[in-house]
Amino acid sequence: MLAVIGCGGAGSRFARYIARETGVKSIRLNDGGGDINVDRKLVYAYADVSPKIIAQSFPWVMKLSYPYLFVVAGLGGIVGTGLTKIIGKVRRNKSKLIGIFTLPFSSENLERRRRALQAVQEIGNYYDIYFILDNDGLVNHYSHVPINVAMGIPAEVMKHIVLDFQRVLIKNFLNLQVRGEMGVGIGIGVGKEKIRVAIEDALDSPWMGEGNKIMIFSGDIEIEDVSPIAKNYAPLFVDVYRTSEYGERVKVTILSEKYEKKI
Ligand SMILES: Nc1nc2c(ncn2[C@@H]2O[C@H](COP(=O)(O)OP(=O)(O)OP(=O)(O)O)[C@@H](O)[C@H]2O)c(=O)[nH]1
Ligand SMILES: [Mg+2]
Repeated sequence: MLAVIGCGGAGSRFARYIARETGVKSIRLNDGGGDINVDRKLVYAYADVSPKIIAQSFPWVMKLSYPYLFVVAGLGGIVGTGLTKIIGKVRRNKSKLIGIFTLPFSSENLERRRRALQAVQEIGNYYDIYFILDNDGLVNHYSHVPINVAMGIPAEVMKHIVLDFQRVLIKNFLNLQVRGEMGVGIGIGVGKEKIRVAIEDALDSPWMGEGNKIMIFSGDIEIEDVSPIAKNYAPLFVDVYRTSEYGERVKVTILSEKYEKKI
């Protein structure tokens, strides 16, 4: 039903981690060391041509038959950024496309950040929904965490998005009618007010958005525990996945429309 495609060096590492943690099938595309090895020069040359020509040059893109495709990459390089466009152009309307991408740190070469931001403009036309996890958010928001540890946070967020999608959202996705860029936050709560604590923790994410919220709780709880508290946040959708894997704690994944709708 669903697969995770990792594009480029960072994307392939993200995909490997997600697959290991969730059991979802991953396909890693990289210039060396991937499940499918791509030619970097070819990716560069073909990222900006028509879908028809792409389809001829990258036959494996056509062979993917999953109805839902998660595409993950660290935008800013050649291989990952080019492949997200290539997959987007060719698979648009063939699979539901869900992108989860990081943006380069501003402290990296600025050309990389410019290339990534430009790609985001284009990606918005092809992907049904997509999340942008700006690496600058790691510096600004997780300054108390060593940077080598903080670098791993986007992969962790990606894992939770895929996990909750697989467990809960896939059944409801078409009804939700969400589109375009979305924000995301993961929260953990403990104690008497654990549901509220988890929600506030998730809302504090550097990648959260202002618009309507989708809340997926996981833990040893029932929807009746969650509903009275969640309703204060006027969510679009709330569900609970019952599991003992978090012990006394509760986890929530909040997806948000990125911007508040102006009426
Ligand atoms: N948060 C986070 N970002 C990463 C990590 N590794 C790489 N990135 C980001 O991803 C961007 C793209 O890096 P790569 O995936 O190596 O680039 P590529 O797509 O393989 O492209 P080329 O090698 O240039 O052809 C980098 O500029 C970083 O901003 C990581 O472990 N964590
Ligand atoms: Mg690379």
